[in-house]
Amino acid sequence: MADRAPDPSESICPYCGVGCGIEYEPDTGKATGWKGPVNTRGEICPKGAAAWEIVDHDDRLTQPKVREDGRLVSVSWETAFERIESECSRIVSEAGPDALGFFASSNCTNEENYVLQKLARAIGTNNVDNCARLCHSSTVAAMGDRFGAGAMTNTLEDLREADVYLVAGANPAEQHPIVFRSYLLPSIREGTELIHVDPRTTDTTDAASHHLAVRPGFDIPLCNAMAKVILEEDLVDERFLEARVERVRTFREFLSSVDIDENARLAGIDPDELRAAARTYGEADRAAIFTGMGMSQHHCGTDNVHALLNLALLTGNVGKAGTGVNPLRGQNNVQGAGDIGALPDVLPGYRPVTDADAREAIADAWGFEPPATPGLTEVEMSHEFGDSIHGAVVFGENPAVTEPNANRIRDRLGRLDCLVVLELFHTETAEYADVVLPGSAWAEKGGTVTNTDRQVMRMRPNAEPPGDARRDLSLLCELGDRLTDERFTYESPKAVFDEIRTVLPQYGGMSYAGIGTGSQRWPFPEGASEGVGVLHAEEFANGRRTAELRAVDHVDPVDPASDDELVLTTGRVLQHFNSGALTRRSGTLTRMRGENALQIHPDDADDRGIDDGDTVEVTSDHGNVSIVAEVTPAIRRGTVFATFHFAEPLINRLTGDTLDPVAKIPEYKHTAVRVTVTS
Ligand SMILES: Nc1nc2c(c(=O)[nH]1)N[C@H]1C(S)=C(S)[C@@H](COP(=O)(O)OP(=O)(O)OC[C@H]3O[C@@H](n4cnc5c(=O)[nH]c(N)nc54)[C@H](O)[C@@H]3O)O[C@H]1N2
Ligand SMILES: Nc1nc2c(c(=O)[nH]1)N[C@H]1C(S)=C(S)[C@@H](COP(=O)(O)OP(=O)(O)OC[C@H]3O[C@@H](n4cnc5c(=O)[nH]c(N)nc54)[C@H](O)[C@@H]3O)O[C@H]1N2
Ligand code: SF4
Ligand SMILES: [Mo]
Repeated sequence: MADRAPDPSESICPYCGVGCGIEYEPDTGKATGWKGPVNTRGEICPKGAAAWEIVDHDDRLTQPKVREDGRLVSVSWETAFERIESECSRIVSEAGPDALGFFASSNCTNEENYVLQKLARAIGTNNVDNCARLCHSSTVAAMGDRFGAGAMTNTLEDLREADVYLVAGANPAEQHPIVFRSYLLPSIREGTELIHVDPRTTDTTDAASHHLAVRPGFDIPLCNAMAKVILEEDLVDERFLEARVERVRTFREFLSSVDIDENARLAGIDPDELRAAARTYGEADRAAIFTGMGMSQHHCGTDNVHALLNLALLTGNVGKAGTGVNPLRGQNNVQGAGDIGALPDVLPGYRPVTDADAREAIADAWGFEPPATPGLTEVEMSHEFGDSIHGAVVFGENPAVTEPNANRIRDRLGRLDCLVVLELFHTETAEYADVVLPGSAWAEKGGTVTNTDRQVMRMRPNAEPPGDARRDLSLLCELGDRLTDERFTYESPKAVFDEIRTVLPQYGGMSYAGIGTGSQRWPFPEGASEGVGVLHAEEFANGRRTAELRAVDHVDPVDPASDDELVLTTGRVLQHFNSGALTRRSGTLTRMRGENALQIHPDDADDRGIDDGDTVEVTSDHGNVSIVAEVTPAIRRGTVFATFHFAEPLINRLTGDTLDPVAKIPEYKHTAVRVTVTS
């Protein structure tokens, strides 16, 4: 892209972590793709092509609102800010700064999130998190622990070189469409084999040569059995083990107790199919793992990823092109929201808040020291609403739809003394707000976002926010100025980025000019000429030459299904995005069959007298919903699937409170339910 003249309207898609270049054309009101660093031919998916609709939508919030006598009424900015100031200062003086909680936004820029986490810490709390907690916190925990960095080990570009893709618990054909179509599929057409581990047959499975339709929650026995096949059939990379891996003997001992047939049975897979897939992965010269929510969103999410990491280490598939372990990140800036420190336990650059040197270093830049006690994670904060947390600021998230056990979450949202919501639309969460601040959509803001393969790219405004709505960054800076003793007077997003560079060593060598209409990839320390593509090549990101193999035991689901119950797992479809706040309002995204239905296997449907199109009642220990049944062999027997994109039926009324003990990620992928026909 270096030879292109910078064009001020080039921005980045507001949806997924692929980070395609799109631009808004005010004259026509449409959005088109430009030749971005990822979508190098300007190609975009249906959501990107429909992203213009949210910019000039009739439902956009155009005025600040505050709650008076139970109703939200439009007010001036001054009145809205005064309400926030008086409520927050009352809460802090009565109950201390930890009585406030801040939800950052992985749909928003690095600069905006940086300001939000800094203002929380200036008030004196580390209660700040973003919804990376709900996607890949378990992956980040496992990979951070073993490899020293939680991000994609490789780049989309070099992953074209793989001979085998092992895609576990992800559906890139629908969730990362341009990665799938422009990177994976062309390689697959040229002979790269795809192993797909997913209880459902999806568009991704259509390109696979092996499909392991695992029982939800049983990926650990599957991975352990694959590891055993690799060992038994001499497919381990002895030279790599010798040079780069520790605890090899202990791991071999652990595998000696693994029974391949027994594990395959537990995972619900034919042992021969499992063996064949393990061979394909193990024999490849270069094999790359992609992982997603099917692995990460479990009570054992961190262990699931540990079990995957073992496969990569055993076969020497780390530190070179076309290999590695690659978590496909969620929103357009979920990677960056973590990098810049919108997390309760770490400061910008993943330095622990408990590390006195890290606090001191950042105090030099900030002029104040952040608190030393880790804050609460997102769901932990929600569970404290009305108890230890009295006030919350929710920036660009819709937890009333997306957090698990929605009945409990909604009850908790209602118990806050003061809920401030920064939004584009009047969402289900805004229903509970005491103050609603109208912010800016993607085409109305400047700043940077960091995509799934660590590329930092620039967004540029090409429209003004509607009515009295304001740019998110200016809004957050004013909040900082009003709620703290610090100064949040930044002239522009660039001024914030220049500060980020000084406190975040991974971004130290970057600049707005250097990024231009291309990208810069972290790690890019100050003084370097460019960022690093393939991580862990000579040493791991933690500076160590070696990583360890780790024995991982299967743990049964916390909520096992009894004989008359089924296991509900949840996820996504191509045309909708997360809580649906944006995509449900689209007039151009075509409705898909099954987008708002319960997938159920024909045999399970038969047992219950359910026909395709019937309305069924789904009940868990936490709640119940009515939903239309889609009878299909695309889902394995004993399992049902629904998306969580709709407020009606609200699928998260069914999911429960269990969190992974390490990463605190919710169990979204395994809930025991009863399904009965109602019509
Ligand atoms: N179209 C679209 N794209 C999106 C999003 C969206 O909402 N819509 N959201 C973005 C975000 S925030 C994220 S985090 C990513 C998520 O992207 P993905 O990780 O692809 O998302 P999911 O559909 O939640 O889950 C992936 C697959 O896991 C499978 N699965 C369920 N349970 C299990 C299990 O126990 N084991 C295994 N191995 N697989 C299982 C499901 O059947 C599903 O096909 O997508 C991003 N991109
Ligand atoms: N059952 C089940 N539940 C799940 C999951 C699952 O797989 N199954 N997945 C989980 C995952 S991985 C995730 S990431 C979460 C997602 O959960 P959320 O982040 O709550 O979902 P979104 O719909 O992305 O919410 C983004 C909100 O920000 C607003 N917004 C968008 N852009 C901007 C902007 O530029 N400025 C401002 N001010 N606001 C903006 C939108 O209007 C929208 O309301 O859902 C989680 N919930
Ligand atoms: S693949 Fe993702 S980033 Fe690209 S256009 Fe589609 S939703 Fe946007
Ligand atoms: Mo996500």
